Order: sequence, then structure tokens, then C-alpha cells
Amino acid sequence: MSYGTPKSLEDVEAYYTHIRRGNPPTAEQLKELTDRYEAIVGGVFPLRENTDRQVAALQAALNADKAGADVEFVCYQGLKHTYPFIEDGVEAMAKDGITQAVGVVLAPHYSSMSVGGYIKRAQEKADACKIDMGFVESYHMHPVLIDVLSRRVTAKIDQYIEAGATRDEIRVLFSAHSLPERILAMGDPYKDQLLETSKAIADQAGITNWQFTWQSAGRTAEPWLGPDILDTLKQLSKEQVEYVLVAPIGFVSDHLEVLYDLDIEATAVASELDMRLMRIESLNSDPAYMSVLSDVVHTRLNQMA
Ligand code: FEC
Repeated sequence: MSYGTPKSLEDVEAYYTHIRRGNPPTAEQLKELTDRYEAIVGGVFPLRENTDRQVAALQAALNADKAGADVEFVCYQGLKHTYPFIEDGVEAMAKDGITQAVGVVLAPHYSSMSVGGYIKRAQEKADACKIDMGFVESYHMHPVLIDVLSRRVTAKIDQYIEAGATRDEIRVLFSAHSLPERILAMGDPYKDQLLETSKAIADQAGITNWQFTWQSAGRTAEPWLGPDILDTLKQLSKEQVEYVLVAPIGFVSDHLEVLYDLDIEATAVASELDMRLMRIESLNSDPAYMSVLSDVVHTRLNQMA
């Protein structure tokens, strides 16, 4: 399961309306979002192809990792805010005669407002279709995930050092999608899981100059978790930090929140502040990430059997 992205610029309004729980955006809000899509690679929607590739690569990894078990894995796709919706994916499984399934989200950290929402919808549809469905809730501390992300952080730090920075001059910002502040009062594990992942990567990469920051907060009236990355950059500029490396650990794919919010918006703010900003490469369908997903799915399936 994954967030989903519009099929085309014409599809942005329906997509945005779904995110807003059926409330259509104003013309101004729609234009603002459409402009953001147009700014990333000319209105192409990389998340769609990315997700397709991830689904195909996971299916191959699951079948390669089954160690002779008499079972064939088939992966179905279900998106949160556009076609094929989560319910469409579960229905397609039922039509194909699938009776047992494991659901996994292309996001490593659990929040009742993110992964919890995917699971609830899939579970409801699976119950209606009489499919025995189990779920992976999070995999934010999987050693292979920590390892692959640490290596990506180290690669960019080395690039800064080659360009003349010293290790002490580089500040690593781990980031993730903000959520409304009320999740904290609900005892949601999201923030703690993100801090755990950040610390594990920093320890493995031998980094002490790091901090966590939020990004991509929604445009609603209620307070969202902060500080936002744009404010963090302004603060770092006051501390005379010149080299910033962003590691958006809450995301696994190249999509709007990475390609626009970081590569365009945050990069422009950093440049105005005379700072250099790089980000680590997204995992997309990296075989190491696919092996993490395959491992957590196999583990969950064994618990169900
Ligand atoms: O590339 C793309 O087309 C999709 C990029 C995209 C990803 C993504 C991931 C997450 N979101 C999460 C939470 C919220 C909450 C709201 C919200 C709103 C938006 C809007 C767009 C959008 N999100 Fe998103 N999100 C992506 C895109 N998101 C566009 C609407 C305009 C805007 O506010 O910018 C607020 C609405 C609500 O109350 O429901 C909350 C979380 C994730 C990471 C986990 C996941 O992937 O599911 C959490 C990718």
C-alpha cells in the first residue's frame, strides 16, 4: 500500500478532494498544488511508476526468498488517495481467489493517522471479501534499513568532504512528514519511532552533528508538529552552519514531498541563507529495501500460519 499520486494534472482536483475527505479545494488551493506538480519534472508523476516498480520488485524478492516453500507470492497494489484504491487492491485479490494476504505500507513508521488508516481500510475490505489478512505495522528499526540509510548518509557526507567541508561543519537533518500535534496526546508512536531510526542511523554512520525536523505539514488550521524544516534552516543559518544534509527517513520514494518540498522549496531557502543543502537518495526499489519488505512480510506470514 502506498500514498498514491494523480495520474495527470487533470486528476489533481479529484486526488486533492480525496485527501480532504471529500471537500473540494478552493481554486487557489488547487492552483497552488497543481503548480507544485508542474514544478517537478514538468508535471510528470514519478510516484506512480516508482510504486509500480516497487510492487514488481517486491513480488520477485518474495518469491526468491521463499526458501522452497510451496507457495507463490503475488503482489497487489492499493493506494490511499487514488486509483487503484486500497479497497480495489483487496477486491482484485478476492477475484483471483486469494485467501491469505499480508499488507505492508511503503512507509516504515507507524502512526494511527498514516499506516493505521491504510490498515483499517484494507482490513475492512478483507473481512468483507473473506480474506485472512495480516499486517506489518512498522519496520523502522530493521537492520538492513538502518544499514542502507546509513550508507546513503555516509556517501553524501563524503561528497561534502571532497568539496572541502570538515565533518564537524556538516549538519545532518533527519526529516519526516509532519502530522497534527494531537497525535502526541493520543500516545501515537510515530515521533518516537522516527527518533529511534534517526539515532540508529547516526550511530552507525558515526555522526554526532544531527537533529530531527519535520517537513510538509498540511495546510489546515490546527497546529502541526514542528519545527518545520524551513524554520530549522533559518535557525541553522544563525548558528553559522554552512553544509546541510537532509535524510528524509519517513519517506522511501521520490515524490512531491521530496522532489518539491526538499529539492525545490528547502533548497531555495538554503540558498537564500547562503547554505548548501543536499539530500540522501531515496530508496525507491533498491534491492536492500526490497529485502527489508520481503523479510517483514515473510515474518508476518509465518506468525499467521
Ligand atoms: O507525489 C505525490 O503525488 C504524493 C506525495 C505525498 C506523499 C505523502 C505522504 C504522507 N502524507 C501524510 C499525511 C498527510 C496529512 C495531510 C496530507 C496532505 C497532503 C496533500 C498532498 C500530499 N499530502 Fe500527505 N503526502 C503527499 C502529498 N498528508 C498533495 C494535500 C496538500 C497539502 O497539504 O500539501 C493533510 C490532510 C489530512 O488531514 O488528511 C495528515 C503522511 C505521509 C507519509 C506516510 C505515507 O506515505 O502514507 C503521514 C508521499
